[in-house]
Amino acid sequence: MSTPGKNLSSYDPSLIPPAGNLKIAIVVSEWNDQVTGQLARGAQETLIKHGVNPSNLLIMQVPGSFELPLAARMLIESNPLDAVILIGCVIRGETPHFDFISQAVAHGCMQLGLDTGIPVIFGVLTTNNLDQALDRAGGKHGNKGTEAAVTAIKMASFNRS
Ligand code: DLZ
Repeated sequence: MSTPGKNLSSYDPSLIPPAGNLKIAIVVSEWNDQVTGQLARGAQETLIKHGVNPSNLLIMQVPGSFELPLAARMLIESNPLDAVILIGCVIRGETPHFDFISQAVAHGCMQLGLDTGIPVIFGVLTTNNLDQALDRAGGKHGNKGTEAAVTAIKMASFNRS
């Protein structure tokens, strides 16, 4: 459930730990790329704003949100990462695909974090229509990519401590 009035780009910068030495991957779904491009940009800008070195950022694309958890697992297994951010946008259509994809990626994201001990952050919008998605990809409700980046820094720092 979304929180009424909550802006996804709002956070208290004084609560963000130093991020200078973190290595973070962002995996971006190509489906609904006008939305996921904005989410990825929000995440990338926020990480760099808080000190993540651009050379320590790994940005990869996958065909759709369903592929995000497996791609993240491949990256974790082949790179020393502090966190992985999954970026996707699943929009409800006429068939039940929305429920299958949303549940699969949410479950895969959580399970991968539990299995590997590496924070895997759910930067996936699940909306009823494109307007709701755009509102949360740099529109009137902020940018979920920013929220995901802040969560990645906090969880990576938690893991290192
Ligand atoms: C097939 C599909 C559909 C119908 N809708 C979306 C969507 O709204 N968002 C998204 O990220 N991906 C969608 N996909 C693609 C699936 O995630 C996946 O890439 C394909 O089913 C192939 O496994």
